[in-house]
Amino acid sequence: MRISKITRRTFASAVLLAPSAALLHAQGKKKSYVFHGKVESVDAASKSMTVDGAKVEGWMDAMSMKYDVDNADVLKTVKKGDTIEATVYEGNIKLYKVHVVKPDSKK
Ligand SMILES: [Cu+2]
Repeated sequence: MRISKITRRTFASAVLLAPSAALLHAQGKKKSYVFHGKVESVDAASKSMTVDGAKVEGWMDAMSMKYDVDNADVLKTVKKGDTIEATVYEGNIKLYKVHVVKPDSKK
């Protein structure tokens, strides 16, 4: 099959652009889940906290473990005993958009 010059050029630039586009959209394409748990300890120095988390089907069983957070600022407000909610992504053991939820506000 004959490929014209213009087609080859278009193809080449599409290939070059693909990696950066993939990076930009990687997080958006990944499956996300809602994570619930109770904070057992906060470690500001390592930007992480230990949470007794509920099972998230397809992501993590119910267990207590240490998680990194996307934004260390949240560690200034979250404290031991708080019930939190966070967004988590497939294949990524990190808590995003952590926020405290009051037991009576959980529906
Ligand atoms: Cu775990």
